[in-house]
Amino acid sequence: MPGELGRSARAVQEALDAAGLELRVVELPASTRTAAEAAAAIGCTVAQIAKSIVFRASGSGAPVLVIASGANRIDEGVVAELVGERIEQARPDFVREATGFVIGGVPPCGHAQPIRTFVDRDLLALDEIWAAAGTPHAVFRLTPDQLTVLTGGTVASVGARG
Ligand code: 5CA
Repeated sequence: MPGELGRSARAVQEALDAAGLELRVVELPASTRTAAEAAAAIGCTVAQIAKSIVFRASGSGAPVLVIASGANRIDEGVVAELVGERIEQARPDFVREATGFVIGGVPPCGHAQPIRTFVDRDLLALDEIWAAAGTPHAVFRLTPDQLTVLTGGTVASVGARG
């Protein structure tokens, strides 16, 4: 049996269970706070890390979640166009309020409120990917198709490699 998960990781596991997906949150001793650290801890490529970046729509103040390949820089202009208003990178307290999780652990699902979500098209070319699971030590493995189902997100070309 795997060890007991902490509260935040458990909340993500419960969201995965509620979605009817057989996905398992794992807590690792090494940090998974950044895409590079997560890839090193897991033993996968940085491109396989599905990083969760929260933005704030400038006019409405609504949160926007972009789940992108860890190898990609996000083109904020593309995201703004999709959202229909200007966006800015969210501050850490905004991220925590909007999602219920701290930066470095923001998962693609199980948020404090529904969040408009976009999924980087580059992730769809991969067989398996890894996402954060609530804390900077927790992750889970999934397929790109499972990611789109889980998030209800819109697939878009939001990434610029490099
Ligand atoms: N656990 C890994 C993936 S498994 C993870 O969460 N990586 S991440 O890239 O999705 O999360 C870190 C992201 O949070 C960074 O890419 C960055 O966009 C954002 N971030 C980091 N520090 C700050 C900050 N001070 N303010 C706003 N956003 C930040």
